[in-house]
This record gives sequence, structure tokens and C-alpha cells, in this order.
Amino acid sequence: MSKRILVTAALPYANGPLHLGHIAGAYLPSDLYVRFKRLMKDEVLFICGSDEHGVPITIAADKEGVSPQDVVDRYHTINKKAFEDFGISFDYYGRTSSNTHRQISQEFFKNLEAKGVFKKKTEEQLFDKKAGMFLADRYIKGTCPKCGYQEAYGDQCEKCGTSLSPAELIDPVSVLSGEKPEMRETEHWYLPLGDFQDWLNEWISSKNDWKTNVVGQCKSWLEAGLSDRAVTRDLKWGVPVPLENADGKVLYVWFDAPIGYISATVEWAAMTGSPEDWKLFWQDEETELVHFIGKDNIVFHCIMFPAMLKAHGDYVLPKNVPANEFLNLEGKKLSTSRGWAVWMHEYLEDFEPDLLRYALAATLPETKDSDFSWKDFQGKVNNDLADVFGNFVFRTFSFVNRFFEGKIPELVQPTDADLALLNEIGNHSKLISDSYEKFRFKDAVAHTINLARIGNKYFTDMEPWKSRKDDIQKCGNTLHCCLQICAALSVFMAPVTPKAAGMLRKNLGLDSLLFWDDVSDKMIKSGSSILEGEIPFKKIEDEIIENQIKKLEEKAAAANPKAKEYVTEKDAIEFDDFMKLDLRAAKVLTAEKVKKSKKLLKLTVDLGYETRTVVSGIAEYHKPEDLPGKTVVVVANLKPRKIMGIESKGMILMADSPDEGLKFILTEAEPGSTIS
Ligand code: B3M
Ligand code: ZN
Repeated sequence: MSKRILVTAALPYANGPLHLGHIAGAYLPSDLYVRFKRLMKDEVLFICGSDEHGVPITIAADKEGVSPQDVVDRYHTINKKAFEDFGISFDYYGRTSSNTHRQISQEFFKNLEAKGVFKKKTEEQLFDKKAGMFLADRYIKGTCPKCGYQEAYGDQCEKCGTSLSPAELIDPVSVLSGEKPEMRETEHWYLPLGDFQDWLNEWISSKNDWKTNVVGQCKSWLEAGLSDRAVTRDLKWGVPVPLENADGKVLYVWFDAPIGYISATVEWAAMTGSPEDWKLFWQDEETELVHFIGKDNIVFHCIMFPAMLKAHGDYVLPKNVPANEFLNLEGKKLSTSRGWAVWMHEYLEDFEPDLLRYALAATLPETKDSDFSWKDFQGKVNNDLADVFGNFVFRTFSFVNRFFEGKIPELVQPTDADLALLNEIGNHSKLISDSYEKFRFKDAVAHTINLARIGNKYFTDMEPWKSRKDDIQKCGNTLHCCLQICAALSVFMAPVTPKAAGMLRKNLGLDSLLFWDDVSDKMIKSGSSILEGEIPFKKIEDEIIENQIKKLEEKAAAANPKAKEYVTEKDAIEFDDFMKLDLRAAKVLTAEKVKKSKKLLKLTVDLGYETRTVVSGIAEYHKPEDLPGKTVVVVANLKPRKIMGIESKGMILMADSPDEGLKFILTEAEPGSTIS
């Protein structure tokens, strides 16, 4: 029985172009799911749009010396086109600077205000005297009180995901003037999340089909206790607070942005000519609402927005929020500020969307961070798409066109091997659909390409190049079965490589619109004709990949001109001062992560005359498993210190190369050798 599903993808800030990390986080996963669900004949509405308020926008505008509207107009257009070109099949792509959105978010706010949901408080907030403005969200930076990350924002720490208020930051600094802010009184409306704690505890606990990484984050917030969250800001750019005594105040971007899903649906319904249809998706309990996001948005989609929807009362609640973790690039964190990113609009200038759709789908950060490298991209395209899928389809089509005049051969007295192959269609239909249903897209894609692999092996094992000479019936059976596999793949591949799948359906003479339940081992009829067919995927040459890597490194170098600047030398010291240091060679014996810390490793080192424990802040640059056996330099006579409860005796010397992170000072000397 078909379902009604409303799928949303996180609204990207319209303050810059899209990169691979955005695509791997929310947009490709949601598109895979939507395309699959449409094949399952479910009624799916796929909604997204530009998130056009908030400090990320005004900071970008300030930097360029243009208005926030200029910034959002530019990037709304660029991003909307990039999504279209990449095949992200939204039914509607809205924007939160629209009049509809302003009206709907103001009505939502007034509804909660009228119910007395908000608390109104006058509190001291951080104020930048030089800039003459209160510092909210990304206008303020400081050290995260939870994980020690020194670049945490005023509303969230991007490193550990903790949602913060500016007053919680350690050593806050204004992003605008670089000055230490002062405290000033201001009045705001607060959503008292604590009032929803019991309901949220129960609601989250009932989500036994949610990803563990999502539930884990929610539970850690719930256990820490939910505090009041300001839902208004002293800013000029945003949705004005729709109350009399609220001049100069706007809705907090994370209050209005999720309402953007609703306003985009209202705009979609109006566009279709049935303006009331939005209610089928937002106000009908039969609808399944699924939010696709990155892990840094979990608190807003699993705690804050559900509390808002619950307080309002007229809307459905999310059925699932399958948040993805982060995608790294060539082993390093993606960073727009450091120019370490592959931009979608640039990718699309050089490659087909299907290639990246497949390569990313096969390595999505579904339960832990994953990595994109150009070499791996080439491998996925050349090995999986070209050598497995492409080769299988091309060989099958070539044989049928050369030796059977392009007609689908009869299946006559199929052997066990023939039947076993045909049976794989039903097996894989279940394996693939179950994976999609559980948001396990990597598995879905792996099972899909595996069916092509099985088909390829069957073709080779059956040796049609021999049987065509001495057993034409066997040869015909082989090709009939291979064509049935191709037909099944033309549906199974559709969510991930829509263009190639459509081409395959056309070349097989199949309808352009097929559904999952059209797949069987009899999809194509003997005697009907196939087209010539073309090679579905061409291999990518090494040189093309080398150029991409070079381009990435050049852009990163250009974005970090000061990366080659050197730290200024310290003041001169006496020789005797230096001689107080006792530097030794020491061999690393073991290394392990320190629980609850992202930066620290605990190592045991052999000093020749003793083995000791040293704690070192190198976890972001070195994997523990790579360290045993290295002989490093240790300051042996440093007084012992307790770090995260571990006694650390000594310090490992590291070179802090500006753009390469922390490097060891390795030595060939024996453990215990003195170094001077
Ligand atoms: N604009 C995306 C981000 O945090 C944010 C999502 C809003 S979804 C309502 O990068
Ligand atoms: Zn943190």
C-alpha cells in the first residue's frame, strides 16, 4: 500500500557555493531515498530551499561590502542550479527570504506566543562596543566549554555539535572587531526546552529505528538537561519579530529556518494550483516526515524543531532524521575558509553527475566520518562503473547485436546456472530495497553493483564466444539471462545513476517509467529488439585525476597565503637554560585514544632505562595504530602532570608545520640516547 512521505533536506545557507561535503551530508542521501521511494510508487514530496537569514549571511555580506539580499540572491541561484545539474530531484526549492516564509514563520511565532509558550527575559548579552551591536551566533567565537575547541561559535560548537549560547563561550571574542565584548542588557523571547524535556525523553526513546549516532547525540543533550533557547536576536537581517515592542529584533535563524520546510511546501502547493495540498503533508498523521541533515544539525531537528511543532500542535512530527556524519577530503577536514573543498559547480564543469553520485554513494559518512579522495573516485568509476557494470552491459549488447541481429534470444531449457542467475534478480531486489528502506545507501549501492558483478562472472563462465559456434541455444540462453539482469539493473541503478539507468532502459526498448515491482526475470520479451547501445561509462585517465589534485592543492595554497608565514622566534635564552632540558630518544611502544577527548593520545614509550606513559595532543594528526615503533624525541625531565586523569611523565617534541599539522621529530638514535 503506497505511503505519503514528505522528505526534507537541510536548507543550505545561501552564503556560498555547495561542496562535496554538503552533497554527502544531506542532499545525495535524500535524493537516493526519494528516487527509490518514487520507484516504490509512494507519494513523495521532496522539499528544500535556501536558508537566507542568520549571521552566516550577514558576515558574508559584510566581508564583500554588499547587502545580505545581494548575497542570498546570488547563491540561491547558483545552488539551485547546481542541485538541478547534479540531479537532486527536489519537487520544490524555496527560500526563506520569501514573503510566504516571513508570513508563516511570524504566524508560527505568534501562535506559540499566544499560548504562552515563550519566556521573556532581560539578560546580559555580549555587546561589541566598536561595532555597536550585540554579538549573536557566528559574530562571536571562543572556546567550547565542552570539548575545548577554540573556534566554537556563539550558537554551536561545530566540532562536538554542542549547542551553545554566547555567554557559555570561554574567552569570547567578537568576529567583527576582534575585541573582547562587554555585557549589556537586552530582552529576548526564549523557548523553554526544559518544559518539553519529559515529552522529548519519551519521544526520542520511542525512536528505535533511528540511527544510533543520532539517538546518541539526542540522549547526551537530554541527559545534560535542556535549557531555555533564545528564539529572537538583536539583528537587522531576518524575519522581524511580529510583536509591538520588538523593534530591531528578528527571529533566531534556527527558529525560522526549519519553518522554511513548511513555507516551501505551501509555495509548492500554490505552484501546483492546489494551494491546500500542503496540509496533506504537514497536517495529516498518515504522512511520514523524514529530515535529511548533517550531524551538526541534529539538535535543531530532533530537539528544538520537534518541541516547536509539539507546542504548535497542528503539524506532524518527524518520523526519522537519518543524519549523516561528515565527509573529509583527501584525509583532511573540508574547509571553505582554507580553500580545501571540491565545489559542485566546478565538479560539473569536468565530470558527469552519475560518476560522483555513485562514488559518493558508495562511501557516504552514514555512521562515521568518511573520506573522499580523487584516487578513490577514479577507482570507483574505473573499476565498478566501467569494468563491472559498463563492461557487462557492453559485452551483452555487443553479442546480441553481432550474433542475434539485435533481437532478444529465446530462453530454451535453461540450465541450473541460467536459473540461478535469474534468481539473483529477486534476491537483489530484496537486498537493495531493504537497504534503502533502512537508509543504508552504501549497502544498497554495493548490492546493486554486486548484481552486475554476478552477471559479469556468469557471462565469462558461460563463454558465449565459444557456445555461439557449437551450441547456439546455450549462447542464446546466456544472452537472454544477461539481458534480464541488464533490465533489472536499469531500475536498480536508477536512484544512484539516473542518467545511465535511463539510457539502459531506452537501449533495452523498455518504458522510460518503470517501478520497482516491474522488476522480474521476465522484464524483456524474447524476439523484441534492443538498440546498438553505447559504453555506459568511460574510464578516467590518471592525468585527469592528477590535475584535479593539483587544482585542489593550488586553491588551498592560494586560500592560505600566510600558511608559509613562520612563527616569530622566542626571546634569546642562556646556554645554561637550554642545558636544563634532558632530551632523550624514546621508542613508542603503544598508543591509544584518550576517552572523551578528540585531541589526546596516551602513549607508552621506551627510554632504554625505563618505560613510561606520556599524554600528547596529537590525535587530530596521527592515528594511534601508526605510532608503535617510531623513535621520537622526548623531554624526559619535565615534571609529571595529570592530563584527563592520566599521569603524563615527559613530553614528545612535535614540529608544528603551519599547513601540515603536527609532525614527529624522528631519530635513528637508540632509546635512552641523550640529545643536545
Ligand atoms: N542552514 C545548514 C547548516 O547548518 C542550515 C540548515 C537549516 S535546515 C532548516 O549548515
Ligand atoms: Zn565543542
